Amino acid sequence: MSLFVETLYRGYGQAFQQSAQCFSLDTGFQQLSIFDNPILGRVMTLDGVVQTTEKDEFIYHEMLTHVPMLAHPNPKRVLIIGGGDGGILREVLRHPTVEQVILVEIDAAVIEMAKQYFPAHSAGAFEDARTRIVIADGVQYVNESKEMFDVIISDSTDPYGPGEVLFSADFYTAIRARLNAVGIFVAQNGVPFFQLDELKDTVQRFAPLFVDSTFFTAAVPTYIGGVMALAWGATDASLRQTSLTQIQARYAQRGVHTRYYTPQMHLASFALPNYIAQAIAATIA
Ligand code: AG3
Repeated sequence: MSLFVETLYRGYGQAFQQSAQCFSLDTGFQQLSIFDNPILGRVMTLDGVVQTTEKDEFIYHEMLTHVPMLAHPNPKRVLIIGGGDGGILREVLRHPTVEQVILVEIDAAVIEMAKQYFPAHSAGAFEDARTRIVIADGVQYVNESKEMFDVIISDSTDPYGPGEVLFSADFYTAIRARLNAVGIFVAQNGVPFFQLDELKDTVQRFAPLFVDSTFFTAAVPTYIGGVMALAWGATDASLRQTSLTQIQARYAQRGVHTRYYTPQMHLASFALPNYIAQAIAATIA
C-alpha cells in the first residue's frame, strides 16, 4: 500500500492511501497528481497539497459560491480566478440570474485533467453557453480587463508557487476596480488554525479596499485543521445583512439545490471562533 502524505505544514500532515493507478505530471506551472482513495474517492493534489476530492468537494464549492451569489440580489456577471477543476463554475451556473461567467485559469492542464478525471466537478459547466474560459495569469487578467462583475470568486491554491500573487495587495486592488457598485469578492484564505498569518495579511489588505470585509467559514475534511476561512470583501455593507427570509426566498426562487449550504448555514458561517475574531481585531487595531 502506498501513502500520499501532504506536506503543507511543517511537522504535521495528513496521509491518504493511494491506489496503484496514480499519476503525476509537471504542468510547467506545478506538479499535478491524481490518485484514488477508498474513502475520499478521486483526489487531486498540486505541489503536494490536496486541492479537491470527489467526496468532500461539495462543501467548499457550495459555500464559496452560494454565500456571495445569494447575498447578491441579482448576480449577472461572475468572474472566477483559478478554479480549473470546474467545481465553482458548476455551482455559479446553478443561478438563473447569471448571464456570463468568465473563468481565468493559469494552468490549462488543470482544466484538461479535471475534465477527464473529475467529470462530475464541472458536470458540463465548461460547455455552458454562459461560460467563457480564459487561460491566463489572473493578476494580468484583472489588471488589463475592462469588464465589470457582480461577484468575483478567487479559487486559488495556497499562497506559495503560482498562487502567491493571488493574495497580494496589488491583486486585490485590481479586483476591487472590476466590481460593480453592488459587488462581492470572496477568496479561499486557508485554514486559520495553521495559517493565521495569511488571514491577518488579508485583513490588512482588504481594509482600505472594501467598506465591509470579514471572513466566513466552512469545515472541509480534507483541508485539515479545523475550519477554512473564506475571505469576504463587499462594496456595500448591507449585502452581509441580508435577512434569513430574504436569503430563503432567493434560494427557493433560483431553484438552487445543495448538500451543505443552507440559508441558515449562510448566516451562521459568518460567526467566527474567538481566536479568529481576536486575530482580526488585533490586526485592525
Ligand atoms: N482550492 C483551495 C485549496 C486550499 C488547500 N489549502 C489548505 N488546505 N490550506 C482548491 C481548488 C478547489 N476547486
